Amino acid sequence: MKASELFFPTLREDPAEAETVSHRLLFRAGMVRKTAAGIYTYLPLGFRVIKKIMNIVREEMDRAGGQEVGLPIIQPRELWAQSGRWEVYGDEMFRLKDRHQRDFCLGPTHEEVITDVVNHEVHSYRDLPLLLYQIQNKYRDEIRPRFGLLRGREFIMKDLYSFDVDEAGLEVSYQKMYDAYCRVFERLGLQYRVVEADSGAIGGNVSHEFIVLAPTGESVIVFCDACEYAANIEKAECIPHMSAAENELPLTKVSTPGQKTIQDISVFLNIPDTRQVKTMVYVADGVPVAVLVRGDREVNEIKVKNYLNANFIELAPEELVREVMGAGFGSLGPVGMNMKVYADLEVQSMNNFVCGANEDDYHYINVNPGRDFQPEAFCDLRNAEEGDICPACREGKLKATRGIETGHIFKLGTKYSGKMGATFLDENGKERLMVMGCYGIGISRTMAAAVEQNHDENGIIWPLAIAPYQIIIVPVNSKDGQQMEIGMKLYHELVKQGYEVIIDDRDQRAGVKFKDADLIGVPVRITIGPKLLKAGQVEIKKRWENEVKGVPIEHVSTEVRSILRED
Ligand code: 9G3
Repeated sequence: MKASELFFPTLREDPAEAETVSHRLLFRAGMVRKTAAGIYTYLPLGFRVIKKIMNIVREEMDRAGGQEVGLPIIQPRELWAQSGRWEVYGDEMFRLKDRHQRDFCLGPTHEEVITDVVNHEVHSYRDLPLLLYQIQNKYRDEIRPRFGLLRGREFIMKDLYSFDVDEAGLEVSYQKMYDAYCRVFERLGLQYRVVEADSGAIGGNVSHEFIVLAPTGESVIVFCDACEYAANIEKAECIPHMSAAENELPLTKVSTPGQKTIQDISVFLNIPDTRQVKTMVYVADGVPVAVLVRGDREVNEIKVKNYLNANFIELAPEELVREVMGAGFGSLGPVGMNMKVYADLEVQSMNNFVCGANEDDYHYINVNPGRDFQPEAFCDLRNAEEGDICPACREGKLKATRGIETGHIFKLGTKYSGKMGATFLDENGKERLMVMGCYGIGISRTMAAAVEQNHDENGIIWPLAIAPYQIIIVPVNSKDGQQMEIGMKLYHELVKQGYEVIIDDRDQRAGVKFKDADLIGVPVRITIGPKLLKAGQVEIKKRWENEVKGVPIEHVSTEVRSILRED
């Protein structure tokens, strides 16, 4: 490809709204453009990367026994009524009507559609297992689309669905996908971790996320420094720190004018945050509940939602809390609480702790569970933290880091087959529900994640397997006949050897050409300049290294082969 013919409008300025490096660099590199909030256009260089990611995913799904299908984006309400999910997803679902006022949605996922197809076409245990997948746009009207391709409203996903005769069969399909996903992220050349994850509303309680490690990632994961345990913090189990037992002291109300935060009270009453109890009020499916954790801990909303088996949970607004409790944030506590109280396991062993008195400017000291209040339950409701004991090996310590969720696999069981009546006749002619799994990879998100993980101050450093082109030839002066002749000779030679090559024949200053080459992140740059040419050499530079190397023209192919060999 000649750069003069390639449509890649690079920018020298960052797009104003870009908050993440991938957002900035994919725009500046002329790879992506915004069409509307959360809706993007892939320009030629960007779409080459997307197609390379798709192909690697496709090959590994096929290798694992997947069969590719093409499912409709527009889905009829009836199917979502069957699964009972039409009402569950509010504004996040793009809804539309056809000319006959019939209800449809733009597919945010395809469990309903694929289960309906299989339900009507598969009748016998002989037709199972089945692994069906597609690579298709998905639509989710995110409340705050941001970070470019990392959280869009229209995005590309590979979604695979497995259908088995029983749980044992699902185990096999799930492991096949787990291994295929590892091969995908290995081949993409990305640093990633597989973590236990929360299944959310999708159903089933076993799922794993594939997290591309990046300090800018929205996901927080913890992993053990001694064993293989790793989990998304939403899911990570906590071993409670049991406080030493003490004799119970008399419950006492103390005046704490204007003292609201755990920190305030630490100073005002000279008591550590570990001897205080924090009370957070949530609204779960419309019902206010109070959650207690040790003062230095964070409540894990996902654990509260799962424990209450709620569809939706959010922090209660202060005015609601005032209405119910007559006191505001920072003055709340379990003693005399007018709503159900759920306490983290650590609170159970705490004695004589401090908490709000449910009256502004007052707190209780010497509060003891059992004597002064009785929660509905003590359970694991806090966020795991760096330094916690590993819940798996109970020896190692947990470390925490951030990343981007690019893959998520789920054991669904019979949630959808049950709701949609997807059954088959087993070898005894008995009708049984199909046992399902579903497996997603965010293709467009993975492109952005690759940039988050691989870039420098000059631009993108694409992993070899997904670089839009592998080699860029830069004649310093496109008007110099000898430089262009050598350039075109090398260009045709390398293309004939199967490499994807750009030759920058634009009438631009060398500086502009170098900046663009670094920005778009092509792995190998071959520069043809007057000085080295005198010695019959050209200059080769790897995008991920600063040093350059003079190479005799006749050795360029060998040199390039040794650099791009994907061992
Ligand atoms: C919806 C809307 C948003 C959604 C869903 C449904 C997420 C929904 C979970 C999944 C689970 C897996 C197959 C591929 C991998 C992920 N957001 N999920 O079901 F109606 Cl508006 O999509 N599905």
